[in-house]
Amino acid sequence: MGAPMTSTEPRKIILDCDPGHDDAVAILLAHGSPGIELLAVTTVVGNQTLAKVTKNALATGTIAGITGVPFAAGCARPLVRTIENAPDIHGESGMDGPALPEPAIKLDPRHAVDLIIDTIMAHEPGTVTLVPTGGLTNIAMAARKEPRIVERVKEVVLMGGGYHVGNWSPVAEFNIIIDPEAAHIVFNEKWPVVMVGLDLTHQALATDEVVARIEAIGTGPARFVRELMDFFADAYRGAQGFEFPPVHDPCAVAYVIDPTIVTTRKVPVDIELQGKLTLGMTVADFRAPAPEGCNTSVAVDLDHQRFWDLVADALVRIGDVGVSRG
Ligand code: PIR
Ligand code: CA
Repeated sequence: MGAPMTSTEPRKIILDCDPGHDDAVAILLAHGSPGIELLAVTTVVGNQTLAKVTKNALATGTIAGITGVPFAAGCARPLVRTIENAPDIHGESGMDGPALPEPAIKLDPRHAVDLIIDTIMAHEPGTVTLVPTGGLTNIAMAARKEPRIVERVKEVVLMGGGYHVGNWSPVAEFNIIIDPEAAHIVFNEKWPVVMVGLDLTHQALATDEVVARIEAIGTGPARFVRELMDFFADAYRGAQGFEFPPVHDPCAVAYVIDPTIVTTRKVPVDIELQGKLTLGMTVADFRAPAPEGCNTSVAVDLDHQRFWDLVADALVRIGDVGVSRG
């Protein structure tokens, strides 16, 4: 007999993102965590144009020292609507603040939608988790192009939405409202969906204490995160009146690493596509026990300490990659 199993298998994920300051932290957390096996990084238009967020993803992967993981670019516009980017929060580059290195990673020639499908179909059913941290265009397209992925995926753990709060309108969150039709597809397919929304991510504040702790790690990637947080903090103070910035996207990765860090509730959620004031709202029904077959749950409470422990631990493990950022 072999050695007894002391830890569970790492969870296989595809990270579909639009870096984005907090998307970059999500990439670092996924790469540096022993609980995660990063199968692919895919990009989608959102915080900035597809070209910009893809460049940012490759630069972040380079800073993190990621090798052997395919990176692919996906959809350059939403399914139905014209894109609205978020330069007020993320700047003209989509990731303003830190200097970025020349990418050492070459973009995979496949379209992200095909890479997502290929990756899911190449693995055992029930083993791949999708972690979207941008608009849901690529994920919706993949579900339509290859419907068999829906029952093969273990779950979709997405950053987006909010049951009590919006950030792009009074009731809608950015990742959902930029492509509400795509969100509608994703929430209404039969796969399990965990909505890590603003209710949860507004608890993931990068306080002075958190930033000092990251700074003290003293490595290149940790300095990169510190610089990202500095820009993000200023943007959030100005545009949204926050004392400290909420670091949304790594919360979805943290849930996959250790679901006990995030309390969830199983409730039906649907996406508003008609409302004049409520377009893109994630309407969650908290009234009764969830009906049989309910596939959606929402994140409610974050263990702030253990969340930032995971991020710090990932940065310590990544260590000093020694990439020069000029
Ligand atoms: C953050 C984002 C967009 C707009 C604002 N105001 C703040 C991005 C983040 O990358 C995150 O994925 C999500 N969209 C939060 O709404
Ligand atoms: Ca994002």
